[in-house]
Amino acid sequence: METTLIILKPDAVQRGLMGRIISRFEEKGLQIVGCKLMRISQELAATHYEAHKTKPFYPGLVRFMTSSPVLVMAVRGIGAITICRNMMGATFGSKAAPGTIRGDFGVSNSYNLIHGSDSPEAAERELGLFFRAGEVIEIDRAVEQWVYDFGSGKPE
Ligand code: IDP
Ligand code: MG
Repeated sequence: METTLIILKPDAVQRGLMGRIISRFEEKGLQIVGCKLMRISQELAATHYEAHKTKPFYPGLVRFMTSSPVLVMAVRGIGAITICRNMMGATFGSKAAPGTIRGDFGVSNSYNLIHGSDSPEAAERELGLFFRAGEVIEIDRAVEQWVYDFGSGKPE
């Protein structure tokens, strides 16, 4: 099982799209195992996006991410990191394919609704930035046997 960090960015919260985006992850069969509404501080935005520090869009990105509350989620499932990235779509709303979150709900390149960790290393680091111990939990799902095929003994 993998757990990834998803952030519904300020535009998603302001536009009232939280429920519809969360529904996509739930309908896919992924589990929401951590969730909170918060305002990202300057320091947290800078740490989270430190890989982009030298990029021309960095100041605007930090301004955007700290401008209004976000919803942060820990999302779990087998291959959750790649599944979520595929569900999000390409970075720019103008280019993202229909059927993806960015492709269906937005047209902007910078206001692109959602962040998702892009690797296991990034997921571990980012979950640690946004959630304290105990805030990401185990949820024993009654429907687990129908979400995954346990025929071989392990979920597939
Ligand atoms: P990702 O969110 O798809 O992983 P990254 O390249 O990691 O994309 O960029 C982080 C965020 O920075 C993007 O989600 C977007 O909000 C913003 N961003 C990236 N490239 C540009 C750009 O060329 N112009 C404006 N904003 C950008
Ligand atoms: Mg990225």
